[in-house]
Amino acid sequence: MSMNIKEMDMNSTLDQVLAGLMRRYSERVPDVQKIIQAMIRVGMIKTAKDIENDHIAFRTMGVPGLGIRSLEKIFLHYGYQKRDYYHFEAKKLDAYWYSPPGDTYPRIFASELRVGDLSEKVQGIIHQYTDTVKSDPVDQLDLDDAVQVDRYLHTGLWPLPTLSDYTSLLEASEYAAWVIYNHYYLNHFTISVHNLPAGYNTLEAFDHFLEAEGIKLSSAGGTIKESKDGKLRQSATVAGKIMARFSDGGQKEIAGSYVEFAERKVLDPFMDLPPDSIQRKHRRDGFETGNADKIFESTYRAQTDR
Ligand code: OOG
Ligand code: NI
Repeated sequence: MSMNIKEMDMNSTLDQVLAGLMRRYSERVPDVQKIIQAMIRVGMIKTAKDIENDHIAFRTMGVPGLGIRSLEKIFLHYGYQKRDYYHFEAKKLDAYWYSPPGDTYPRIFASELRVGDLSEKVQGIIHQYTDTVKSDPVDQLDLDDAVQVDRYLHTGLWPLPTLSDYTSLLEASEYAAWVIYNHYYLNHFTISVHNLPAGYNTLEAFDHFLEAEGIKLSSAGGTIKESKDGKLRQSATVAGKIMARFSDGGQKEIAGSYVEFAERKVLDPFMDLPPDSIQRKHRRDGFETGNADKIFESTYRAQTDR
């Protein structure tokens, strides 16, 4: 594929933004390095760069000036395309996925809390924080400046919460509590298993390897979550805990981020292609509401306190 200068600059900005996200994430989530080192030790990969990142995920607060509409501007600018919409009734969430500007980039899954669907009291708690944002902060950024974007994605969007507000949110919506503290820190990255060497290239085999390495997988919806067509299969670790410091001096271990694993099967029309000619476009793309609904629970106390 040939690229003009503008596109090359754009991709290097995206590369830097993604590298910044992955760096903070792997510092915060000990399972990331543990899994990568184990994959290297058994010879699945030579370096971390050999891992195909299926997708990354962000969580957002659905209030004016923030939420998906704000966050997506960054990635649309780098050539991502907005794709399907997903709705999670009980969790009061909406989500979209975005296809990347090339096969070497991860897809993006961005979700948003439907704040207006929560009780007046809970909305009040959230607005105490988010109302400090008067207009979409992304509009103030120079999106071609990777340093600015990197800083934005890792700076609190609103003041640090009190422990009691955090606890109230946790009772109303585990997702709300996660976002009020973790902001745009990557929620997860996702290891593609289907292109790994034989013996590891199915989700059963990979999960078996993880469990033998002492990695704890989320049991929400079963260890392997499978789409109706059987072609998108996903597992996730239980989110690691981080020591959170609250504005009133309180400290508490709360859910941080997790790691996901995905197996995308070849679509029926391409079943007969020789294995070495299979590309991303030949495999099941996108996401699945039933799978996602359970993957969200990787940060819920029912999993993290299990
Ligand atoms: C996202 C959960 C959904 C997927 O791949 O379907 C998901 C989240 O926990 O924020 O990652
Ligand atoms: Ni995911």
